[in-house]
Amino acid sequence: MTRVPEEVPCLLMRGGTSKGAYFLAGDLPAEPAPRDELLLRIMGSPDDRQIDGLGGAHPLTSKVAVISPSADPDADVDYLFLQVVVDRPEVSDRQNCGNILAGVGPFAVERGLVTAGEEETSVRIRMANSGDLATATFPTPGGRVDYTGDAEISGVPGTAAPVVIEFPPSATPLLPTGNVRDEIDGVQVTCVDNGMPTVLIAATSLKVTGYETPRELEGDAALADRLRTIRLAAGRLMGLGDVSDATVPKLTLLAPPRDGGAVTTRTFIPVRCHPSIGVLGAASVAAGLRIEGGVGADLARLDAGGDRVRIEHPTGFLDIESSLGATPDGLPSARRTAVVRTARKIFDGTVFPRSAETAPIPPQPQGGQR
Ligand code: NQM
Repeated sequence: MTRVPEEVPCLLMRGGTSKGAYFLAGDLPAEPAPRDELLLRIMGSPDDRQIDGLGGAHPLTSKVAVISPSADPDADVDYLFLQVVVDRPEVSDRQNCGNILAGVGPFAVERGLVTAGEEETSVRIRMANSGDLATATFPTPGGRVDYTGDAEISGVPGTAAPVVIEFPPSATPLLPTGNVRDEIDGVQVTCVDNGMPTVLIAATSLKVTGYETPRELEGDAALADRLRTIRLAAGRLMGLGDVSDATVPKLTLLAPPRDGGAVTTRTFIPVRCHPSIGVLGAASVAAGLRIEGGVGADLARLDAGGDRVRIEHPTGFLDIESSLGATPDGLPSARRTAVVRTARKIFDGTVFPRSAETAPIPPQPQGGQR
């Protein structure tokens, strides 16, 4: 029988615009069921306020990274991302997270999985959720992670050391439905996956401008209904099956840029509207804008020749480098994606999970797990 620990070493980190609990895989049960049950008790789910755990009562602050040495010769560490649902007893491995990814390299150095260089360190990461690879490079003067620096990212106050993340082409087809456009519920969409399955929709086709605040959009019940219908159908078309309990695909509403960027976005993850945008979500949007005939191509203003795409979002912008190639049968494919994020170690210590006896967790619904 798996032994479930009563206290667990944990590093709490901000990764990009998200926050999560980072663990060594060896400190958690290896089996998904007892591991997830333990993580629910650690994060304080299910509870709207996650008052009895580490979670921050929002999908972006209810995240977990599980990290281990990698058996893949192309990677130093394996990173499994787990989304702990705030108000339901669910832990999902069906999505990846590029923001939490920003903390994985520093964590690997902090925990001695990777030896730091004298100036900077590059960590090759296998993202276990998708099988995709990423390389994160960050400053390690004198062989220690330095979290301070002058990189600024929208959605995080102040500045910090840059974590440069580079992604080789994703293993998943860029157009998972095989089409540049699909029509769902009378709405034209482009389904794209450059690391995050994302449905691109012109905001005006859902009778909003795309410049509303996340709060205004979250308060629009008719919009929520339309988005749910589109998402369930898009999930099937994208080969993801029944996505009613999954956090993918994400939905991104697009509108012409207003602040010198390429496009304005409002992203549903999938129910809450993101205060900014996810990293892999942005990678998927950036690639999607370059697809001729896609719903983003008409709205976007892309710099001729340059790889950099500035994605506007509710709290600023995210710059991402994205270039496309073509598959042997002529379909567009992602060539290279790169982004700058920051991360910070907030707390290193021992987490004490809520007791299983005094606060039992109801069984997880079927279908929430892959
Ligand atoms: O798309 C939010 C986030 C994310 C995921 C989400 C992310 C990504 O902002 O890579 O970073 O879409 O659930 O952390």
